[in-house]
Amino acid sequence: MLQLVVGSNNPGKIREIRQMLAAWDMKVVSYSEAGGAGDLPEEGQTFEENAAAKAVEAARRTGLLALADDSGLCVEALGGRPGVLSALYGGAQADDATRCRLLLEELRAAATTNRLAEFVCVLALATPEGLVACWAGRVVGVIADEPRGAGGFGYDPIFLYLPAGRTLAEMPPQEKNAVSHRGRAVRRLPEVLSRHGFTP
Ligand code: ITT
Repeated sequence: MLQLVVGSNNPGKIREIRQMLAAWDMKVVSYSEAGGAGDLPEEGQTFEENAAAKAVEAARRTGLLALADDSGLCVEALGGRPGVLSALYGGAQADDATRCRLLLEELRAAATTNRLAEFVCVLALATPEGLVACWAGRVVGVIADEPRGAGGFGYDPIFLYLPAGRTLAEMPPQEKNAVSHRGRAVRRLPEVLSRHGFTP
C-alpha cells in the first residue's frame, strides 16, 4: 500500500488532510509518527517555496513519499497580509484566538469597507530524491466582524464563506473540507500521484 507522510507539525492541517484521504487506499502517517523531528524549513518568500522546501526535507528525513502544506490568509485591504507569514502574525507566542483578534483590530484601524480575503493552500509532493509536484487550492470569503464558531483552526472563526453565510469555524469538518483551499488542493492529490506513476 502506498505510504505518505504529511510533512507538517500543525495538528489542524494533519487532521483535515487525514480526513480527506481516508477514502483512498493509502497509509497516511504524520511527520512525527514517521520519526520526523524538529521544525521543517520555512524561510521562503512564497507559499510554493515553503511547501516545496518542507516536502523535500520531510521526505529526505523520513525516507518516505511526503506531502507538505504551506498555507495562509491573504486580506486584500492589507495588501495580501498576513499571507505567507500567517503562522507568525502577532508574534511567535500568539495563539489562534489572539491572531484573529489582532487581525480584526488591524482591519478596523484601516477603516476600510473592503473585507475581501482569500485562503491559499499550496501542496507539494516529494520523494527522498527531490520535488515531484507543487499545486494550489484557494477559497474566497470576507473577514467577519467578530469571531464565530468553534470548529476548524487558525483564522477559521473570522473567515466568512459567503455561499454558506457562516464562518469556516461554524461549518462541520466535511462542509469546510468540501469548499476550503485545502480541500480543493487535496482532492487533486490522487490525480497528481497517478500522473507521476504512484498508484493510490
Ligand atoms: P507546518 O509548517 O508545520 O505545516 P504551520 O502552522 O507553521 O505548520 P504554515 O506556515 O503553512 O503552517 O502557516 C499556516 C497558517 O495559516 C496556520 O498556522 C493558520 O494560522 C493559517 N491557516 C492555514 N490554513 C488554515 C485553515 O484551513 N483555517 C484557518 N487558518 C488556516
